[in-house]
Amino acid sequence: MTGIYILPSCFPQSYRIVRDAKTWTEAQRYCREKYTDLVTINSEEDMIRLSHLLWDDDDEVWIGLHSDFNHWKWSLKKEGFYKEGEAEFRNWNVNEPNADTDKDKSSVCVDIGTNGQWSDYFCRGSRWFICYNESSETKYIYLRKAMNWTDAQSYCRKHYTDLPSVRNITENKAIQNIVEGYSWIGLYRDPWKWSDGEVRHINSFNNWKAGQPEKTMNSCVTTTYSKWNTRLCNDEYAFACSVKVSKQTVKVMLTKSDFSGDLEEMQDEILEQFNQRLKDHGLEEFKLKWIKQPDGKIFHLKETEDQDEK
Ligand SMILES: [Ca+2]
Repeated sequence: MTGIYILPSCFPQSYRIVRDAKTWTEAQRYCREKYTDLVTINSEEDMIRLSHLLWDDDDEVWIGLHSDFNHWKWSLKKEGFYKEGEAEFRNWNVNEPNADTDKDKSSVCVDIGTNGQWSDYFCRGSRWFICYNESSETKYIYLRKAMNWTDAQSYCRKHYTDLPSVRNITENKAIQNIVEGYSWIGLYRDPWKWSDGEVRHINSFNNWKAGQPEKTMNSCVTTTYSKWNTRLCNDEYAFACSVKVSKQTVKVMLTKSDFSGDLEEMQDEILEQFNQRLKDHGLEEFKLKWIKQPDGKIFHLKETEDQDEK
C-alpha cells in the first residue's frame, strides 16, 4: 500500500518576533542566522498578520525596509560588462547630485548635458534620451522623444539593448557628442529596499504613518500601531523575522502488518501517528496532509512483483 503526504504543508510566510532590542544590522544578521531574513511586507494581509503577533499596540519592531539612497545603479546589469572601477565612473556637474529625496521620497535618475556633465533629476521628469545598442556598429542612438526615465528604459530595452552605461571618459565623450540637451542615461537610485533584496517600487504596497518617511539617509524602518516609521539604523528595537516555509511531498509505503482494516477509513489515525513520530523527533512547526490521487483515493495497492523496488 502506498500513500502520499505533504511534509510540512504549505501555509503562508510566517513571522517571528524577537524581543531583544538590536540595531537594524544586528537584527538582520540574527534573522538570517536563525530564520530567513527580516520581514518583507508586500500586502495588507502581510501587515495584518504581523500586527497580530505584536503583543501591545505600541510595540515597535524593525521590518526589512531600509534606505538604499547611497547606492547608484546602472540599468544595464550584465556579467563582465564592467571592468574594475567602470561601474563607478561618474562625471557629475558641480553641486550634483542634489535631488532631495527626503522631500520627494521617489527614485532619482541621471541625465547628461551638452557639456558632458551629469545631473540627477526625479525619474518621473521628461527628457530626451540615448539608447545603447550592443549589436550594431552605432552604439548610441539619440531619441528625440520626451519620456520619463522608466518609459525610456522600457523603450531602449524593447528596441535596442538598454539605456546607456557610461564606463569611462571615452564613452562619455561619444555620448556627449550626440546629445542636444539634458538626456537620460542609465544611472539611477531607489530610496528604499527590502532586506531580502527586493526593491520597493514607488507604487508598491506601503503603510507609512502620516508625515513619513521623514528622512531617507541612514534610515531603517519600524512598524508600530500597524504604521511604518523611519528610525536611525543604529537605534535599537525588537524585530520581526520571516521564516521560509518549505513544502515536501513524501511517498510512504505501508505493509499490511503495520495497519489492519480499511486504510482510507484510517487515514486520520495514520496521519496522527506520523505527527507523533515527527514531534518525538523534536519537530515543532509542521503540518501533514494526505494527497488524493486522480481517482480520489489516497492509498494504492502495490503489485507483488514491485515488492523489491524501493
Ligand atoms: Ca540635480
